[in-house]
Parts: sequence; structure tokens; C-alpha cells
Amino acid sequence: MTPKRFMTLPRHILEGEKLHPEATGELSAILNQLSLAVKVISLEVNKAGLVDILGFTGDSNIHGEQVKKLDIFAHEMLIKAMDHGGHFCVMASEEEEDIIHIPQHHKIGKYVLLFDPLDGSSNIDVNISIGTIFSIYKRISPGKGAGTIVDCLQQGYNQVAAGYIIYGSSTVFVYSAGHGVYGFTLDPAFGEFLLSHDDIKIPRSGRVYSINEGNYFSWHQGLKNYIKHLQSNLYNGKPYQARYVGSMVADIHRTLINGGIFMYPGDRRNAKGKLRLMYECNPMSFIVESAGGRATDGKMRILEKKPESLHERTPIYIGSIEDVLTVEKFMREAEKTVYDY
Ligand code: AFP
Repeated sequence: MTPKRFMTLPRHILEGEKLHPEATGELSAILNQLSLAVKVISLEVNKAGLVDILGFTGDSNIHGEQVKKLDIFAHEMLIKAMDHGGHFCVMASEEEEDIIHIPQHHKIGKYVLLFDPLDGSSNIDVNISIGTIFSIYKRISPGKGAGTIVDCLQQGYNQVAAGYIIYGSSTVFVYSAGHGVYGFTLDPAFGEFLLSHDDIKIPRSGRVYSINEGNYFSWHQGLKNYIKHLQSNLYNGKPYQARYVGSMVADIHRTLINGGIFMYPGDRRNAKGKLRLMYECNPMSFIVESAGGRATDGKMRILEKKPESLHERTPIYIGSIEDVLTVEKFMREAEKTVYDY
């Protein structure tokens, strides 16, 4: 079957740049290099089901070779692919405690790359969709030398591009450079990402909510009221449907395409929730907002949050604008009422 417009990712990026006379072609080069790295990761992810043959468990395989865990593999693959092109002054990964410096023998560039090499990796062994998430900024530290933590700790609205790659029934590369959101599906036959989701717009409201209800008893009362509202809010005789994969990339991808809301709240045990501001929440919020959605921590836009540390966490409510506004309303109202927990 001939794809819609046979538009490959590199061509799409190039055509996107033509719309910006000030563009230098560097962002194209970065996104193309990234797409190469994730093609390799996609191949390894698809093999993950063969672990006990290939021994991709972190244990040594049948050849006695030391093999790496898949997310460590993905982490190292991304660094190897992205550290020598002369585009970045510094990088940071969810897998690494500190910032990642560009090796001295490589040229220092003006961009900053943050990434979660393999999100949802605890789902690998059970063959559930996982993904890679990336976020790109321009450096803010003066000079042309090595970048610093300051370049990494920028507010999300400073991103020049962001996206994710979902390794699911097919591998899909979704990105935004701030002018629309586009999805490309990898055609394994000839290894090219082809445009499959043109100018994605998230529906203003959806019929699906996504949250780990196992944490229900430590939730904020307003959130409990909101979930009760969804479960009793019948539409064509049906309440909102609950869907939760436990891989943010998979839950956000479904929410982006079908609408609805994904939530990872703060609660009485973890006031800041679980998800990382820099590697997960900022890039996903950039994507969802570019598609017409909304992303907050229950009160303020995720993209306006001032980061204090590389691995800080934040509560997140993200998805269709009407659904996110509604949960915020329920939480505000609950704050006015004194509940005895
Ligand atoms: P892992 O990478 O450890 O599997 O965590 C996945 C994740 O960061 C995100 O993808 C999920 O939305 C969230 O954590 C799932 O967390 P819970 O298991 O607490 O629901």
C-alpha cells in the first residue's frame, strides 16, 4: 500500500526549515541523526522478546559476552549518535546522574539535548509499548565553550523542538519544532520514517482518563471527586473509559490521537508525583500544547515551571484542554472545602 504522500522524515524536516529563512539546517541534522539512533534502538527493542536467546538481560549471553540492559543500550546509543556532530554543547539523560559533557575532541555546538532513553522500561519483558523521549534547547550560557547545568535547567517553553518515539505495534516518531505536531511510522522494509500522522490536533475533550488508580487512597480529595465525576458522567450511556499502560509514551500517544486526559498526580506519599520534569513532562507538554492541548501541575503550566534540579519530579495533568481545565476546577473547589482525611 503506497503511503499517503511518501513524505519521509528528513524531507519533512527540510521543508519545515524552508518556512524559516533564519534556519541554519542544524535542527534538521539533529533530528535526522536522532532518527538514525532510534532506528537502531527499535531493532533491539523488537528483539527484546528473544532475550533468553540473545541474552539481552544485563546478564552474560550464551557467548559469555557481557551484554547491556536495553535502556543502558539505548542510553549509550543516543550518546554515541549525538555527541560528535558538533551540534550540542551539553546533554543530559534520565539514566545519568550528572550532565553529559561533549568529549573534548568533538566540536561544541549551540544546542542542548535532554532525553529519556527508554521510558516505561519496566514493561520491556512483558512486551508492552515503550519509548524514547527527547527535548532540545538552545544554549543560554555565554561563549562557545562546554555547556553547563544552566543550559539544561531551562523552562520548557524555551524548547526549540521535542518529541518521542514509541516502540509499539509499529515504531512511530512524533515531533514538534513549535509549528504543529507530526508523526512518522518506520517502514521496516526500507528503514524510512514516513509521514503517517499529519499536523496532529488533539480533540478538545475526550472520553478516556488515564491514571494509576492503585494510588487512589493517597490522592487529593479534589482528584477523587473528579474521577467519581468521570465514572458517573454518562455519554451515550457510557462513562469515561479508564486506560493505563504504565508507559507514559504509550499513554500520551493514545491521548494525543484520541483525546482525553493522562494524570500522574502528587499525593500524600509523593507530593511531587513520579514523573521527571526535564525528561518526560516538559517534552510531552511541548508536544501536547503544540497540538492544541493543555499540560499543568494542577495549577501552573508545566512549560512555565522553573527547574531547580536535573532529575526533579512534578505532578502532571495533560491532554485535551477541556478535560484538564475540568480536573483543575475540581481540585480548586476541593481546596475551598475542609475534608477530614
Ligand atoms: P519505568 O521507566 O520505570 O517503567 O517507569 C515508567 C514511568 O516513568 C512512566 O512511563 C509511567 O507513566 C510511570 O512511570 C508509571 O508509573 P507507575 O508504575 O507508578 O504507575
